[in-house]
Amino acid sequence: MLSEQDRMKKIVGEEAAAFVKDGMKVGLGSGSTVYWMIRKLGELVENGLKIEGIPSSTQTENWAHEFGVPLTDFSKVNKLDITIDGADEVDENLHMIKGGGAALFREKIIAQAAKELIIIVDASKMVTNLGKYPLPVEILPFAWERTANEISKLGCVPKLRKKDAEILISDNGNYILDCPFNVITDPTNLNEEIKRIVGVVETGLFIGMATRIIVGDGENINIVE
Ligand code: ABF
Repeated sequence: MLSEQDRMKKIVGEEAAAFVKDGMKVGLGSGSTVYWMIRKLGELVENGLKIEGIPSSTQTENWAHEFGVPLTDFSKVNKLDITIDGADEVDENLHMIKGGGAALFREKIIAQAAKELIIIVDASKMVTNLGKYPLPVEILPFAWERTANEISKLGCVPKLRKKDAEILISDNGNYILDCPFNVITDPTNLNEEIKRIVGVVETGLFIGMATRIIVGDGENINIVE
């Protein structure tokens, strides 16, 4: 039995799969909403849909194998037709915080490579201002304490992400800092300031990248463009 939130994730995930057409190269995001989208794509592939995906995490790669979604990589493909991914927060300008699942770096690559970026969320992720969700920032392990200290000067106390009491290592061999800014009034500027710090690999701020948000809200699905 799915919780109400999981039911919404399933509905928007499956809805997004309908945007994937024959012959498309598809960026496959990460997270529990994307799980439902990949499952649905697996069904469509079984019924004859011809696509190839590029996964944004090892978890997603495993799901693609499990559900029979063919994969490719950037040695064979330069541009993606569509990327479908989740998010942690989406504001009214469609700027986003992503990276709760630690896959933000590869997610940003497949987002930038795509002609269209569809984001699938339940209504609880839609916000007026970004920042309540601590901003994930991927950083190099070398000198991570210094990098964290530099980020703290921008107005937060970064926390090194751990998993089972061990430092979490991203798919790229890096660390993740969770940065609670509380309210981010100028996400574009904050993104630039964080990226200027040597040691930062990528931020979880996705500015002006989303083209369409599919929002599950109770019985309704809203599409924000
Ligand atoms: C990814 O999945 C992330 O960038 C984000 O952290 C997360 C959203 O997760 P979920 O769909 O599980 O709520 O796309």
